Amino acid sequence: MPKLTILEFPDPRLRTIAVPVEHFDNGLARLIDDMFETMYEAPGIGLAATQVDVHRQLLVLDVSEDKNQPMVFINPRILQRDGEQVYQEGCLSVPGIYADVTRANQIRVQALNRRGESFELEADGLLAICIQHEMDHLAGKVFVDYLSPLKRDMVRKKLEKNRRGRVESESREHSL
Ligand code: GNR
Ligand code: NI
Repeated sequence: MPKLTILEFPDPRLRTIAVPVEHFDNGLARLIDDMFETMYEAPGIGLAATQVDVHRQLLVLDVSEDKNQPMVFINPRILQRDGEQVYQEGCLSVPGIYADVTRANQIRVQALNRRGESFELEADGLLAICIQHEMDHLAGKVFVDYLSPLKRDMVRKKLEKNRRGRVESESREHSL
């Protein structure tokens, strides 16, 4: 079982705007570890605290092939954006749905690490996509917000239908 429960669209809690992290204590360290465990187990390449119902500016990601390059971004800010790229995105909070999203091709980011130290990073490709996708979560935004209202409504209906199916099969299991 994953450590933390991931909220699913259209859960209104995904719309919460995260507040900055102020305390770099043991509680924060434990949350970061639990988020990595949940992300790797899902499996996913990134996870924002918003998705596990913690409304702090914190995200973790690992876009490496071998899943051995964990990265933590606390109170992240985008300093510079350049160009455009289109990528077919998915989201652990929108399971089974994939759609093209246009984002900046290259970004320069400033953030704090898990010890509260500031760093800057230039990112492009999938890393840049993932950082932007996770920072959207911290601002209460989900990738389906970039789709037309019609498509977004189709996504909402499909997920609600899947969820009904899941609840029905769970209640069958319990009555066996
Ligand atoms: O696991 C994930 N894969 C992914 C693929 C394309 C673009 C963005 C992502 S992020 C996603 C994990 C997630 O939902 N993070 O918020
Ligand atoms: Ni996501």
